[in-house]
Amino acid sequence: MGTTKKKRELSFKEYTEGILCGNRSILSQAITLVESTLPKHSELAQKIINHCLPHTGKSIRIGITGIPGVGKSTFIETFGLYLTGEEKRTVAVLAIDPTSELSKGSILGDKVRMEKLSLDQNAFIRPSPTSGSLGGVAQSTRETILLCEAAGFNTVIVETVGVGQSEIAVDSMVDFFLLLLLAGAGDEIQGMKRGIMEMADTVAITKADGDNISRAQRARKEFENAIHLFPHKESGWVPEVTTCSSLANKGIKEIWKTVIKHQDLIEKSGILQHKRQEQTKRWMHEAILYGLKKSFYSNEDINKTVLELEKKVIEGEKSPFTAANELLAKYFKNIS
Ligand SMILES: Nc1nc2c(ncn2[C@@H]2O[C@H](COP(=O)(O)OP(=O)(O)OP(=O)(O)O)[C@@H](O)[C@H]2O)c(=O)[nH]1
Ligand SMILES: [Mg+2]
Repeated sequence: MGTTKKKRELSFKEYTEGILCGNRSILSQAITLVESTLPKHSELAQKIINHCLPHTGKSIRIGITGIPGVGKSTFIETFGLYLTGEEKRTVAVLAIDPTSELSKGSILGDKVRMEKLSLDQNAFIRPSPTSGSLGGVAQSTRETILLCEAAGFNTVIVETVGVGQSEIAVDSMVDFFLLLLLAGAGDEIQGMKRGIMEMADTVAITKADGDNISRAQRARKEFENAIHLFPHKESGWVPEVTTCSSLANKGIKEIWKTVIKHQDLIEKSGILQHKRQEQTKRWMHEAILYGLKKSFYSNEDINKTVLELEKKVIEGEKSPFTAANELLAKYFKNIS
């Protein structure tokens, strides 16, 4: 980072023109701006996004999740190459990985596994920002989706590790949610996955190749039975359960066909439009909460008092609610 030549700062016009004509280097720089925490950058980023807004919303947005090692990166490589190849689509791959500071950004950090896709002229791979809270990372990913759409990508894939809250964040920004599962993963994991399974529009059992084929097929039947017990989706869509192998390139095309079938259904019924409107509203409210939180915790005076009150709360001198109310009162007084 620090060793590379510092890039000249671009103007608003250079950014917007660059993005709208699909210049990837400028798109990359704009995303960096979106991810920046400097107020100067955020301000320019917002101006750029607003300018791009009329050119957004035309892609199919797909979320992909699954536990570490399930094969997300390998799947995206094969799926992405199929899309840019046979389907003649353009694909942007983004990631939400709020833990990346700890995991050293395993998610999409390993471009090795997407070696071919990362060289593909019709694909654009953007790793997750290397640090930040889920709220911050989710917000910048949403904005990045918009920029990629404005740059002409008609398929956006958002990847996340299925271990926490980030799947919910991804679900709130995509049209179609794909859950990757391993055959034979323990009950514990499956239990934990229940919430995620309810969000899934398709569940794919990965690595269905070699010795694993029959196990994968058995798992498919089990999940198929399980998924029918879940509440029905508003669209009437019944989640599909399938098997695939990214290494043997099996079941990949079928998953794309399912995505298209689902998109058709929700587009024609008006659900897609409604879903996106709801998502946009939610983004606004989340941005408000995020902004408030950031403002609160970056207030120096509050920070000092937080430490004092934390102690009192721990020692049982004050109830957590009283302490919280005192802090809020102080905060609102400070900013008024
Ligand atoms: N046999 C087989 N192995 C696969 C397949 N897809 C992925 N793998 C292997 O599974 C391992 C994990 O694959 P990744 O694609 O890195 O998994 P991931 O979900 O991205 O993992 P994280 O980034 O750590 O969350 C690698 O060794 C892959 O080669 C497949 O279709 N068949
Ligand atoms: Mg990976």
